Amino acid sequence: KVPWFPQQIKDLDRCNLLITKFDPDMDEEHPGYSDPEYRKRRAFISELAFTYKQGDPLPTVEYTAEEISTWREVYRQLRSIYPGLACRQFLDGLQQLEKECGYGEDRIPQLREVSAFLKEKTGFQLRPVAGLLSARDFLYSLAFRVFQCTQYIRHASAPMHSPEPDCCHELLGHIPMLADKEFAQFSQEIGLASLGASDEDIEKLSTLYWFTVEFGLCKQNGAVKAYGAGLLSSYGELVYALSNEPEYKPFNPEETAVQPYQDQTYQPVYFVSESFEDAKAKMRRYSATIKRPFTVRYDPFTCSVEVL
Ligand code: H2B
Ligand code: FE
Repeated sequence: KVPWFPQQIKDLDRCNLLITKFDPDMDEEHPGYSDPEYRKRRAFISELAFTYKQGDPLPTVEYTAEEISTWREVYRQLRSIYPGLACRQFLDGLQQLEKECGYGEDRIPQLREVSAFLKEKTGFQLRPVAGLLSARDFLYSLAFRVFQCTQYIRHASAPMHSPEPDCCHELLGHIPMLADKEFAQFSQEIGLASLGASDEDIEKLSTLYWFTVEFGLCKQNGAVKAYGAGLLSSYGELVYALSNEPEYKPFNPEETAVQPYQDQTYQPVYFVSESFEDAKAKMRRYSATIKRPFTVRYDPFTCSVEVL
């Protein structure tokens, strides 16, 4: 039996299954676990995402001075090391965001302005989400060029690390890459491959997503650079990934899809692509091997999926 999947963009209102293992109400290790103020703030921001319906204007959050100061610290540290370590597409995207979208260390960009920016660059749009989403629902959204985006920020006591995605991870790690046409298409294709896929195939696609979109490296002008958002939003892991400590393997979907990974600390192994073109071509070949009793085609005019 084929699992349910969205066929129209408004069906994404049903793609909202949260994984609570890292959230500050559930995880005793979370730096905000014993901070009632932080948890209250999180509950308030979560509510904005819970009540959001596709097509609503994106909610605005008035960030506090403490939140902005956390952002500033993260931004400053990461910004200083990007030029030598991030891939060209990321640096281009970030520069445009700084010029056209108010990115900088003094304020946390609003989802509404970032979504409008992306829509013009690659057709991607944002939707607010209250935390870590199930892999299936997260990947389903990508099929429609919708990126589910958290709006809260990590706890002030741990600016350099967050166990769960937060706005630093999304706005600094993911958004600059999603402003690149080639990368946007790569992301949507993973999403389209996930529609109606079996649990085993979702697990594989999610592992592929992990080692590319989150922790991917690629070659550029003979050097290895980072394009994964998990790296580009973590000072420590970005430096580590591009040192000579971790193991590198060439990106190869069949092998990458079954590589065990862990979400507690740095990755022991990273996969290196020759280029985005190459990663996309390989990914496409891999997706064609996923067995589904139908094919899907995205219609950009109606933002819907045709099932053939
Ligand atoms: N949820 C949210 N909110 N942000 C992510 O970056 C994310 C997610 N990544 N759920 C997904 C899971 C990814 O790790 C893969 C698809 O499992
Ligand atoms: Fe992410």
